[in-house]
Amino acid sequence: MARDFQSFLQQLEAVGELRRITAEVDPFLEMGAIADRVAKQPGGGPALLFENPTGHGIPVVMNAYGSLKRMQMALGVEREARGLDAIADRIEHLIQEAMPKPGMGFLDKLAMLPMLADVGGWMPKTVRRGLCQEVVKTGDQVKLSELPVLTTWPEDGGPFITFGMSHVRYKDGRRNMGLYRLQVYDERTLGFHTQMHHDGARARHGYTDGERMHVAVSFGGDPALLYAATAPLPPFLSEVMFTGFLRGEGVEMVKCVTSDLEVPADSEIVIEGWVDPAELRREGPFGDHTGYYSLADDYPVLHVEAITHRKHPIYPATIVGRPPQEDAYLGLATERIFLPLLRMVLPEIRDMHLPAAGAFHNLVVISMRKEFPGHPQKVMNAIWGTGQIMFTKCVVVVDEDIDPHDLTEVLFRITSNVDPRRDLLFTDGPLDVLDHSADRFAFGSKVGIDATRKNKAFDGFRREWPRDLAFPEEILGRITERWKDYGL
Ligand SMILES: Cc1cc2nc3c(=O)[nH]c(=O)nc-3n(C[C@H](O)[C@H](O)[C@H](O)COP(=O)(O)O)c2cc1C
Ligand SMILES: [Mn+2]
Repeated sequence: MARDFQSFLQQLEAVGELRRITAEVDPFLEMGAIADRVAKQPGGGPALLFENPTGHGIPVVMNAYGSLKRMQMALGVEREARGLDAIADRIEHLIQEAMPKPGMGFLDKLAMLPMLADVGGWMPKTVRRGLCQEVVKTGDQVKLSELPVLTTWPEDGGPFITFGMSHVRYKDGRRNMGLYRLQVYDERTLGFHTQMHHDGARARHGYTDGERMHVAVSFGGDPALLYAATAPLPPFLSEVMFTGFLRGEGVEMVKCVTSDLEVPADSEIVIEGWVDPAELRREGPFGDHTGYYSLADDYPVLHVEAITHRKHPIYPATIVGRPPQEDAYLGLATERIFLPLLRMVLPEIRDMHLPAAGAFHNLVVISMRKEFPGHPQKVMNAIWGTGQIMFTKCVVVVDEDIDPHDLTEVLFRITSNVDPRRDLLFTDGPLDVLDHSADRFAFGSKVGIDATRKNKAFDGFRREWPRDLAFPEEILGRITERWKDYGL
C-alpha cells in the first residue's frame, strides 16, 4: 500500500491509470481546461502528471482520484470483490462488534479486546523526521509563487490552491483536517475558505480575536488522507485517525517547524502559518463544483510563516466545475462508506445514491422499506437533519426493490408513481453556502419526492395499485436457455 503520494503515482502508472505530459503546459487556465476535458471522458479518464508546468520546476498531478479504480487504489480496496463497499462492511462489522449484546459474559467482553487494540493501532504516530522537511524555508525565503498554483477558470479571483489539506487544533487540542481552497493573495498570504458549516470554521470560533490559530496545509502523503479530509465526519472524529482506520495503520506525523501542529511526515509539501479570527478579507469568485462561479465573500486570512517540502516534490491539484469532475469519485466514496453509519439511525434505508450531476448537495435517491404511514417523509426529514447530507435540496424515496443507482429506473418511478400534489413535501432549511438558487444566503427550500408504490394501509390509497409488468419465471428460463437458437 502506498504510504506516500509518489509511490501511489507509481502504482497508478504501473496499471495504466496515469499519463505523463512532457509538453510545457501553463498552470494558468491551460492545465484546468485539459483536466476538465479528460475528467469528462467515460469513466473519468486517466490521472495526469504535468512534468513541465510553465515557469515552474515542480510537476503538477491532476485527476489522481478521478476514476473508480483510482479511488479504490487510494483506499487500498482495489482487490476487494465489493470494492469501496468493503470499507462499509468493515464499519458495519465494527458497529455490530462494539454493541454489547444481552447476556454478554466476562469472556465475551474479553473477546472484544482485539478490536480495542485495532482502534489503538489507528492512532497517529509521532515520528522525528519526515520527507516533508527535507527542504525548509522560513521568513523571507517563503515564496508561494514557487508553487505551480493553478488558476482554473477565467473569472477566478486569482490562483487557488485546491488539494491542500488544512490541519488545525481546536482549543481543547483535538485535531481537525479538512480540504478547503486557498486563494493566493501574495507571496505569503492565502485566503482560508472555511465555510460556516464545516469544522474548519468551528475550530476557529474557539480562538479569541487577536489570537493566532496555527494552520498547516499538507499536500500528498498517504493517498487516503485526501479522501478523509473531504469526508463528512462529526467534529469529535479526527480525520487523521480516520485515515488510520481506512489503512489499518496509524499515520506517521511530524511536528511542524513553526508550531506544535503535526502533519503527515511523508507529505510532498507543507505550508505553515496562522489565522487571526478577527481578520477577514474578500475571497473569490471561484469556478466551483456547483458548475457556477461561487460569489466573492469575506473569509479568514492565512499568514504563511514557512514552506517545507521533500527534495523533489510533486504538487497535487484538482479542478472543480460542472460535473462530472474528479471530485465525483470522492463523493462516491462517501456515498458508499457512510451508508452503514446512516443506517445506524435509519435502519429502514436499503441503499442510497448521490448522482454526480447533483454536485453532492442537490439530489439524494434513497431506497427503503415502508412500514407505516408517513415513513418516506420521516426518512426525508431525517436526511434534512443529519450531518452534511442535511444540505440536500431534493430527496427522492423509492421502494426497497428499486436500485437508486439506476437513474432511468428512478425517473420511471418518479414520473409514474408520483401524484405531485400528494407526494411532494416542501420544507425550508440550511443550504450549502455555495448554492446560488435560493434568495437568501445558505437558507432555502427543499423538496422530498415520495416515489414509492402507494397502498391502502399506509397511504390511504383507495384504488388498486397495479403490479409491475413481468414474465413468468418459466418463460424467462426458457428463453435464456434457448437464446442462441434465436440467433441473437
Ligand atoms: C475538491 C473539494 C474542494 C472543497 N473546498 C472546500 C472549501 O473551499 N471550503 C470548505 O469549507 N469546504 C470545502 N470542501 C468540502 C469539505 O472538504 C468537506 O465538507 C469536509 O467534510 C469539511 O471537513 P470539516 O468539517 O472537518 O471542516 C471541498 C471539498 C472538495 C471535495
Ligand atoms: Mn472534521
